[in-house]
Amino acid sequence: MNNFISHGVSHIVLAKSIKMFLCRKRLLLSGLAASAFLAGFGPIPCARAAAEPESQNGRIEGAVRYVSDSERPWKFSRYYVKDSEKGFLAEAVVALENPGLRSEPPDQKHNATTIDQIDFQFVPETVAIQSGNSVRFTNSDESIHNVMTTDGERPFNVSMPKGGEYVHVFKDARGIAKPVRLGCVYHGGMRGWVFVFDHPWFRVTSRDGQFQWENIPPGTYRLEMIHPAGRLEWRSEIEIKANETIRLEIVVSPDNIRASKR
Ligand SMILES: [Cu+2]
Repeated sequence: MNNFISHGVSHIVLAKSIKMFLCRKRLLLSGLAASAFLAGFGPIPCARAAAEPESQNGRIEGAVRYVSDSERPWKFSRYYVKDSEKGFLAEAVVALENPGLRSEPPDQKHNATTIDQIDFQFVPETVAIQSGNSVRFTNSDESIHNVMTTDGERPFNVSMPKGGEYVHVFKDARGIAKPVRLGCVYHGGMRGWVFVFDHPWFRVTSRDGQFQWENIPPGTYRLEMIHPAGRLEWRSEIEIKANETIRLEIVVSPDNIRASKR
């Protein structure tokens, strides 16, 4: 697989000095009884920062791009690459993998993922959640649908009449390598994927191909990208250092197309 990564383009030390400047400004202003002025800026946690050690974690600002090759056309390009010049790739799943990331409790704030059935498609086709969280399936079509999977220890097969709803809790974290594949028994062309992680370091790119993570513990990780609908795969090692931002582009091409289905 021909992978190339442009991380290391810029490592940015977080602007501690700006934070310190804001703290000093706040102290000065409160001395002038001007705290009401600062209210509009939101909280600046100076006192807490002084009492607790600052976070030593890093961040990633990333993008996924597809570089086309006219000799080897990728038939899914028109669905997932909105701007062919820039090539930003939508609906790509990116995730960090490292044994130290496991056993994070599910984030209940993000427990509101819905997959609708519209025009004989799952919308969105690809979602990613933390284990223990649920997906709400709905049907906005006039036609009857179904939502089923044979994957994993908890397969399901549910009829979805017009206006129907089914909520399923995904308990088994299978990571980026083994998404739960969805289908509809009535319409063989309908397909979808639910990626289930036991940590919060995953994203599905939107149409601009961008993703980012904050607060990543320093360490060496495997960074993986999978585009299940388009059968693209990419992986690399990445090192996260304290207080640094890594900006990277994951660049894929027809070399990254996987021969078999996910
Ligand atoms: Cu259907």
